[in-house]
Amino acid sequence: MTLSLDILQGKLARCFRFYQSVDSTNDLAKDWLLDGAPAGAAVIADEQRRGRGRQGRLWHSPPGVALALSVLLRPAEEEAALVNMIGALAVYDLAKQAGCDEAGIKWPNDVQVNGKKVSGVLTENVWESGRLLGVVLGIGVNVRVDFAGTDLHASAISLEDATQAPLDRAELVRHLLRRIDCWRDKSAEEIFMAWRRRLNMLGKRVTVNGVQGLAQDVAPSGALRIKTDKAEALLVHAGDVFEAPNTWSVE
Ligand code: BT5
Repeated sequence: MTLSLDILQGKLARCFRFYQSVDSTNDLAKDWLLDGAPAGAAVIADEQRRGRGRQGRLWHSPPGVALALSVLLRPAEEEAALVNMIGALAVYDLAKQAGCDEAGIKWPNDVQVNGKKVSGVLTENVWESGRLLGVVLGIGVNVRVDFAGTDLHASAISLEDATQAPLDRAELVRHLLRRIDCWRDKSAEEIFMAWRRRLNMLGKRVTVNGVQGLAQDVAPSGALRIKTDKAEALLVHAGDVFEAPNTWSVE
């Protein structure tokens, strides 16, 4: 089913803006935040022409087959790091609700189904005169994106590949926003512990930012604790983590 303003208005009891095609919902959400949008407001698009990932990477969100949305939140500065976790937890719940049996969160912000990336979360803080005005929680979810013949074929998946059943995108948006609201009501500790439990790399040997070691744990800030092969303790705040072969190097 197509996404439209009418359909979403019938489903969402919240302040939102819908666009057929945008460059990036995060950009529009930032502008709206600066214009005084209320916490919980959402920017939803059917298609993004220049969807963004971290570090200027591209996020593929073609028309008619994905979810692309940004939610505006106004957390206290010390709770801003939780927004990333809330986004990943809400998508994890969505995947489970849709019928995906195997789902996990790949540190820090990917939701994986059957070991492949079904969703990415990009949070961006908006500052004004040195104070945190708000956080834009941008979420992309593959619903029925066809990755055949693309570079992403080996690493990406759509919800419908896993469920083998058609999904209604408007209903998915409604459920995702409800899950975000639900997690926003929880304490920082509940959010952190739930996020930590769903991480799929803890206890494994990984490579992160060119360093190999054991992914031991995460800190409440969201940083990943690594015990390197040289037995050094490392706290990684941002990066891409990959499972490494389970052989320990001998120095
Ligand atoms: C992310 O970045 O995963 C964050 C993606 C956030 C997208 C949402 S959509 C709504 C909002 N508006 C935006 O403009 N952005 C947010 P990162 O971890 O850097 O991953 C990016 C990498 O994922 C790319 O370099 C590709 O390798 C891969 N990728 C791109 N599109 C993908 C897709 N649709 N499914 C799976 N992998 C994808």
